[in-house]
Amino acid sequence: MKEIPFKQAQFVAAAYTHEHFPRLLKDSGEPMPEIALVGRSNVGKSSLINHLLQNNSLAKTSSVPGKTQSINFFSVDNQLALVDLPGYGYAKVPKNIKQEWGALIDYYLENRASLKMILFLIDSRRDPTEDDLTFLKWSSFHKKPSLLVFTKVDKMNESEKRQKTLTTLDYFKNFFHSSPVHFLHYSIKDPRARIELIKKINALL
Ligand SMILES: Nc1nc2c(ncn2[C@@H]2O[C@H](COP(=O)(O)OP(=O)(O)O)[C@@H](O)[C@H]2O)c(=O)[nH]1
Ligand SMILES: [Mg+2]
Repeated sequence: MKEIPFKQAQFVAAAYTHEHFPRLLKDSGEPMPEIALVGRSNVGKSSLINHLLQNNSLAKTSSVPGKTQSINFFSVDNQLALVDLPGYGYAKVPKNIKQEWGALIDYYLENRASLKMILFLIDSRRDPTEDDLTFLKWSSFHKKPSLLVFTKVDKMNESEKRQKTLTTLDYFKNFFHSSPVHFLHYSIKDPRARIELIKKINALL
């Protein structure tokens, strides 16, 4: 596949039910491969999309967790789609709404044929949660290529970052036995992180 430069991005659709999932085609007429961002609320999914696509008003970010309720689709260079999934693990959302989100995310992950890769985001300062583990087990079972992204690394110094990364990777090791773990550190304050992520995505797709 041709290198994707991540130059031109646009918002395509917000889906609240699976009937609203868009059918996205490249200029060639083939389906666009999709990369989904998965992770708990507030981990930095929308911020990463905006930073990667260099447009701060593309995905809505929030300091109030649990706000994104739809699955949002963005097209990149007419070659690829990025998919912002609602964050899991937000305690203050009523149970019935949480179940609905969960069902929509599950439906997307289980049925979307064009889903080629998952960016699995973890807050670099925090311990993984039950929900993180549940998701890792799912992705390992379905053998979806995943890239583990440690977010907000600007909030730690180098040695804290190294230490915390090792502990978390160690903890996850059991769930990645089938394929090697690809991971990277990300900060929306560091342009080099963006370049590195673009390289990784192009290499893994
Ligand atoms: N310092 C710092 N803050 C970040 C970074 N990424 C996200 N944030 C902040 O974390 C909060 C939640 O981000 P958001 O993208 O809405 O998370 P989402 O719920 O996973 O989509 C916002 O206040 C962001 O500004 C980062 O790399 N560094
Ligand atoms: Mg969001």
